Amino acid sequence: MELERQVEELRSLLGEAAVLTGAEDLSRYTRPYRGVPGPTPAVVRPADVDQVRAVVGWARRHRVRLLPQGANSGLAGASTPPPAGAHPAPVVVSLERLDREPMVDPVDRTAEVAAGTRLSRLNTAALPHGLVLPIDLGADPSLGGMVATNTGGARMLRHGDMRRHVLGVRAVTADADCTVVDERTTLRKHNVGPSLTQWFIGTSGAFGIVTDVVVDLGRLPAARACAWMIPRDAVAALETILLLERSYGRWLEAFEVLSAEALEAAVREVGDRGPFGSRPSPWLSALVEFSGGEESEEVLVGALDDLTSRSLISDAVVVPPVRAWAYRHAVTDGLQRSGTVLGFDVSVPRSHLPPFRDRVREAVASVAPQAIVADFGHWGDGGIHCNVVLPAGVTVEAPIRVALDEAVIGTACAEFGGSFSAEHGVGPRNAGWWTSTTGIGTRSLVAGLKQVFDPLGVLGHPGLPYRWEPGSS
Ligand code: LAC
Ligand code: ZN
Repeated sequence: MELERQVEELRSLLGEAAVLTGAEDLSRYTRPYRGVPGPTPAVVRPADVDQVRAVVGWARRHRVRLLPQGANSGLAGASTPPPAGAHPAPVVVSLERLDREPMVDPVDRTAEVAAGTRLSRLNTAALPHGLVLPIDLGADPSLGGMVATNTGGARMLRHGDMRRHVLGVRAVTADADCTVVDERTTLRKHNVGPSLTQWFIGTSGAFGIVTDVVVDLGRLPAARACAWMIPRDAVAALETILLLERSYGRWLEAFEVLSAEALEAAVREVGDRGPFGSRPSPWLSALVEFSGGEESEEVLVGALDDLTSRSLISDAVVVPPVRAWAYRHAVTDGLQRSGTVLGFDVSVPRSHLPPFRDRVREAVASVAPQAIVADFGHWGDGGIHCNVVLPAGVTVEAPIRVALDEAVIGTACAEFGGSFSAEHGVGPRNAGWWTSTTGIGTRSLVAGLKQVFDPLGVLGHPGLPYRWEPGSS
């Protein structure tokens, strides 16, 4: 009854159309990419910054937790409600109506974008100016989600992550005034002390709800050229990156490595014979992209000859960029269709990738001998998705799940100086690793800041780790 009255109040604040309660199908707001949907009493869809503020004020009055959500394409689990019973069900705040034509400034090479606007819409608006936000991934996320997760993607080697591109955001915090922090700027030189914008990047909405973002755009290259190649072994794959950086650095745009298991799943998903045609799937393959002037392909072919003559690769095939990337971007969906997948997003210093890969395979085999490690990822920057695939329909019991997390994330962090989250951000999926790998002093300062931005604890997924819980140490 109480809840019904509260939802009515939301409706009167925002209008009927802004509040969905389940007479409609809410699954697109509650279903994570992997796992089961969690319950929500309502999905609220504010249409501007004042409405976001009104929602935050409402949540404070009623002590209701808000779960900000962009395009719901994240993989750390922070944008969908937790399973029933784990926590009180949060209200989903979908930012999808904060969507308008991006304001592209071709002279400043920037764009101001609403949080709910998709990356594809931004890039369509930037295209006529020869500009692009060069963060490339299989999904089509919203800009607010990209800020909240600090998206990395497959071109990070060259262009950096979202943090590198954000010039400033506007965000609503949950302090007593529901402050609108407005740091939108197109300035690149803006060295004026503390930047609150940084508190909203990669923090999954726990410190505020991002409503707008100004990004630095990159210039679209005149041409791109891609090749799939077969490195002699994992060490040769690493040496290939070094040679390409040393001798072809200004051309190198991306370098991705796939295990046979990952490539096979991608090829099945695309539905053709794959980049290497009828030849058997190599146990390790790499996708390289060069970009720059019209001569990109010629330079790439020269680089492939160079790599072949040094015996770093045993085969290479130049593939048109759209087709070349289609395989790479199909890996996650392809694996998802091939069994029960536990996804991982870890990184290690790239120098450690070859032994790390071997160690993970050993460690996973000792926990679940029937599991396949289908690793793939961004070797140029040390990011690797060591996804574990079990037969379809298998239920992974909690202790096995913990042991597999230990086998992949624990190995990355404890043995190889790596990270529990490379580019997908922090969510309930990996929050415990934040706590166990972050020093108590830092955690205490973060908890203090959480108290400043959100003293009542109404913002963000309840599984996020930033609040100081009684008894934590
Ligand atoms: C990728 C996503 C899973 O690299 O980050 O395909
Ligand atoms: Zn990735």
